[in-house]
Amino acid sequence: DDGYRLWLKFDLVANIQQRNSYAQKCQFIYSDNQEVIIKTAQKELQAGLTGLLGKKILIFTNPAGKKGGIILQIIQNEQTNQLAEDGFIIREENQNIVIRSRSASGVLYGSFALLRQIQSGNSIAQLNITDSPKIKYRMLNHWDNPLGTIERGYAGSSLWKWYELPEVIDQRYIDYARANASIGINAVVLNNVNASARFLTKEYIVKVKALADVFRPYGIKVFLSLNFAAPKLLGGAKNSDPMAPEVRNWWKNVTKDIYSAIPDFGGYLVKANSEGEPGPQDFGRTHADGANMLAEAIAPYKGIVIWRAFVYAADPKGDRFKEAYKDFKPLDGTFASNVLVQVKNGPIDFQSREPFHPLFGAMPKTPLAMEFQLTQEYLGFSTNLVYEAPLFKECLESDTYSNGKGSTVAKIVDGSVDNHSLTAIAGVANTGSDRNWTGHLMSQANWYAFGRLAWNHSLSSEQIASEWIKMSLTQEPKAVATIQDLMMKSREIYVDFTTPLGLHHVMGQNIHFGPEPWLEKSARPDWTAIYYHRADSVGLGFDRTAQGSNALGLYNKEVQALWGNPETCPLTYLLWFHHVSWNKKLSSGKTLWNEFASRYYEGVKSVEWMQKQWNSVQSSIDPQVFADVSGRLAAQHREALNWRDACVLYFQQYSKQPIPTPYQVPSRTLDEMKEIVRIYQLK
Ligand code: BDP
Repeated sequence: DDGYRLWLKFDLVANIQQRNSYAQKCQFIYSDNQEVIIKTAQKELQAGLTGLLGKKILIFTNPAGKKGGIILQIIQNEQTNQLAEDGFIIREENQNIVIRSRSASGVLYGSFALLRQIQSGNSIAQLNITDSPKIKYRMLNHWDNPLGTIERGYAGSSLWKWYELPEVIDQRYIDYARANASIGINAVVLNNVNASARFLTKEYIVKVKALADVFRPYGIKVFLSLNFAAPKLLGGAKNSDPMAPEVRNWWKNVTKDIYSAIPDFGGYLVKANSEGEPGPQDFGRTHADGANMLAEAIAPYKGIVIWRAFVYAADPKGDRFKEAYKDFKPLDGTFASNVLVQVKNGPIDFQSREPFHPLFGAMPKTPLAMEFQLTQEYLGFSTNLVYEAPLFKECLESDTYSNGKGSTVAKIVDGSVDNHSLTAIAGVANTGSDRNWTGHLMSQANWYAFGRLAWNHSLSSEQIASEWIKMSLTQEPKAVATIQDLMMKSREIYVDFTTPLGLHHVMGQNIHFGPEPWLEKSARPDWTAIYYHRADSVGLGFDRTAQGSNALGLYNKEVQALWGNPETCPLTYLLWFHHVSWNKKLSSGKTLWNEFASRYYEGVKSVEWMQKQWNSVQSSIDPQVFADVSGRLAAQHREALNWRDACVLYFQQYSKQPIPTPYQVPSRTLDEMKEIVRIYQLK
């Protein structure tokens, strides 16, 4: 198994009795509707069931009173009106399984849900499932560049072969769409947020159209990231001032070109005035001025604008944590109704653990989209096994208290706290041209989990892991439990051997891989490590209380109470908010130094535990998959040792205390570690 088929394997159900009982209920597929998405649903059901049941399942055009089949039905009635647009009902009626929705895409999602039941070996007797997505736009953001590279991509090059498009349609485009549809993803931004203007040219619009045509039958809309300076770069305008009539017209014309090729085009994603990208502030305008100009151009076509809040002006005396809030909070209520502001889960940048972004709950008049990162930029690329669902859930379940207790980030994002119907959740994709799509086979679970959570954020990480394992790896109960346990612990293990206790941003400066806590100088102070860890002879951590940067003051008082007191602040967030003295006794009973150093050692030991657990399931796993994951776990172990040795030796210079017992002093010196990391980062 080379991993290409993802969780859509549809191998024969091994248990004959079970297979027969499925087969009895899935004898045929019927729908009286011939919409293209319904045809997709029929095709997927047919292919999936044929594989699972080992016999061809026919599609009937007239079931004439037949029983024991699957009926796909689009209908507007009292029952389906209770569903969200893409929601569905699956139930047994008159000895048939009916998949019912008021939209074709709902029927498609229902069909995949039925397949999932069978793929995971669940019973389909007396089915009665009602399911609706909580979020309208469930999207992947590809950071793919026109020349085929991927910003922070670790699974090969881009899936999109721009030079072959539109003439050549790679089978991968179709399989990619199938995978997304199977987990409810319905929107795709094709290109990097550090955007090339070329995607707005006539030459590229036909290429984008070709992909949109492939994705449409799977209910997926295409979006583009924009380069805000495009009017100047492509249109010969004097500048790209969003208030200039010629610039506004230019955007209207381009938008018209796009929609005449792609009538259901989704909209624009914009990174502006961030990390050197152009934007409205270049002309003394605000983010809202820029977003609203695009919103006006796209509104006639019902498109949307997603404007990113990932901005952080360099303020030598400030705290990067506060920058986006400073820019965006005052703009609440000034964005057009078809604009969403997209906020990363945390205030810095996709670290292995961050407190939730303080903008969540702070902009009640603006729909906020969540941006998670699936690609493991700060999570060990594709050599580290990190199951991200617990990270996503931790953020989604955080309480902002913006409208009293229970105003969780999830409920801000799904619009229920502030009554927004325009809602979105985005994941920066982890896919690439590697045969298994994601480099580390286990990272497929992150793509899967993202889709499932974007659909329903109240699903548990455990359940999602178990679904994925059963469809992707094995159904042997003991192996499922072992792998699920390993996945559930993997993120915390990664945190322990890299950035325990709320330490953050101490990774290699350009590649964001491996440790570089000694990094003192960079193009900007907030790109160094010392800016964040603030180690000195007294202690460690960034004081963000009122005595420090007071970033904590951006949160509601209940959240401040949770994190503001170093005595009671959960250890997971401690160094995010406090400068703690090395000798301080923590709630664990150990001093900061002892706890901190122990985490690195225990983290490495836990990687060894992961290797042992993985070895124990060998007989239940395909040999090729087993070997590949084993190899990557061994690499992870090597890297964990690098993190441990580099960090304990570096911070020991400040704590001036011995490595706690029973742990061994590293066999390598700090200088040796620096050299290893330097070589890692050489061009
Ligand atoms: C950071 C990445 C950078 C991205 C940026 C962004 O290091 O490559 O361009 O985020 O999200 O995580 O815009």
